[in-house]
Formats: sequence, structure tokens, C-alpha cells
Amino acid sequence: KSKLSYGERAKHHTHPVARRLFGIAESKKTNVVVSADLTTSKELLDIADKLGPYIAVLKTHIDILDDYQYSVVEALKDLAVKHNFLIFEDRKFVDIGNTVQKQYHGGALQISSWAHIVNCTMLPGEGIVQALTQTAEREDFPYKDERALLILATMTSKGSLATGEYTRLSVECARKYSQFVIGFVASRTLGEIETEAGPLENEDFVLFTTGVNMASKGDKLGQQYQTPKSAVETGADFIIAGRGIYAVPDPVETAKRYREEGWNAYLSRIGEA
Ligand code: UP6
Repeated sequence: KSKLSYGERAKHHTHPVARRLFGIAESKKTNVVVSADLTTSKELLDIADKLGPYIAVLKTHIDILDDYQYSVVEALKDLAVKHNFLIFEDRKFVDIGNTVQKQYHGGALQISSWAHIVNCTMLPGEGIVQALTQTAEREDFPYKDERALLILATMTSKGSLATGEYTRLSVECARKYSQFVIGFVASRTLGEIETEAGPLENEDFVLFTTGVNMASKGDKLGQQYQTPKSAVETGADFIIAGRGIYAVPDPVETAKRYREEGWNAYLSRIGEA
């Protein structure tokens, strides 16, 4: 659980994408990530434009769009510049290295060309992180220093198997490939997990926590929620909320409430509230 301010972390982080992310959080005073799980381009762009001022990151599942065309991600990129947020494609890569390289860079969705951040699971073992890191470090990779990876280290769904050795390997690989991995998607802090190579000197992995909702405890399909306050108290640097924000009558007002609760919890964590 970091007690440093986003501003401090923006100054000292070794990864340029993490520095940018913390810089955005500090300047916009928000640690909210909206999970924009809308299924039409119009709805997705509409919510991105309306909520843009209040979020640090927009999280997408681009493959759930009914009417996907590359122009939608071009429009998202423009909105990311307009409102100063990063785009996180929640792709959860889960295959052998050779396959994920093609899914990430190139392919039907051209993910590397528009998503600042992507994530992967550890189910395949170290090779998946090694492969994605290798792609990002290729001489001809056009987005050097503008792309980063998160490891999905735990899951919020009931009965998840992302525990124990799975989570430990997540931490081990984050340390081993910290030139591309900036942190985790998880619901607990992981820095205390011991691995051969770590903790690293000045280790500062970014923790994104999903399953955040101010009005519900869960859904009928096994999702489990906590509030923004409890997520940040548990160690979340960024809180990811989907239906809690986009599926209510007034998403803008609601996003502002999540932002306020998330920001206040952050201020008390760093001792400024
Ligand atoms: N997500 C989780 N739990 C995880 C990993 N990812 O909920 O362990 C993602 C989902 C969805 C979002 O794929 O996009 O976070 C949560 O949405 P919700 O707030 O509407 O439940």
C-alpha cells in the first residue's frame, strides 16, 4: 500500500506510462477508471466524452462492440487527448507467447496501436509476459515508451482460481519484466509476496482494483463488489467501476461521486485528509 502521493510517484517511477498515469491522476484529482462496457460505438464514445473529465483511464472491451470499426478507436484516441486520459484494453491475453504477440500487435483489432495499457493472465506461465515484453521491445515497435502491461493477479468473481501460486507467479513475472509490466489488476496488495528476484529496489507497481460499486454487493453471475473507499483502503491506486457508473440514470453525477469518494480515501491513505 503506497503512502506516497501520485505526484511523487509520477516523478520517480521508472516506467514512462506509469509516470504519465500518476501525472494524470494528480492533475485531474481522480483515481477513477470507468469500465465502459457498452456494446455500440455511439454509446461508448458518448460515455467516454461525457466522463472524460472525471477519469484517469478509460477501460474497454473492444470486442464486445456490435458495430466495431477501426474508426471507433481513432475517435477514442482523440477523446483521450481531448480529456487527458489513458486507454486500457481489458483484453486479458491468455495463450502461448507466439499467439498473444499476434493478438496484441497487428491482427483484426490492432490493439497496440491505440491501447496505452493492456493486461494478461498468468495461466500460460511466464512465456506470455516474456512474449508481450519482447514485442514491445522490438526495434520496429512504433509505440516505444507509450505502452505498458498489467498482470491480472486475482479475480473478483466467486470461486476464482486466480489465487496462491497463480498470484505468486504474477508478482514474480512483474518483477522480472518490469521494463513493460507496470502493475496488477487485483483486489489486494501484492508487494509483500516474496519471489526470487524481489522485492525490487524502489518497487512501485500500480494496483488497479475491479469490482467497485457504491450501490450493489454483486450481480447474479458471481461478480462481487466493494466500495471505492474500501478498495482504496485495501491498497487500490485506481478503482475500476463499470455498471455502477455507466448503467445508472446519471453517469456524470455518479462518476463525480466515485471520484470524490476514491480521492478522499486516497488523501487519507497518504495522510493528507
Ligand atoms: N473485471 C472484473 N473482475 C476481474 C477482472 N476484470 O470485474 O477480476 C472486469 C470485467 C468488467 C469490469 O470484465 O469489464 O471489470 C467490471 O464491471 P462491473 O463494474 O460492471 O461489474
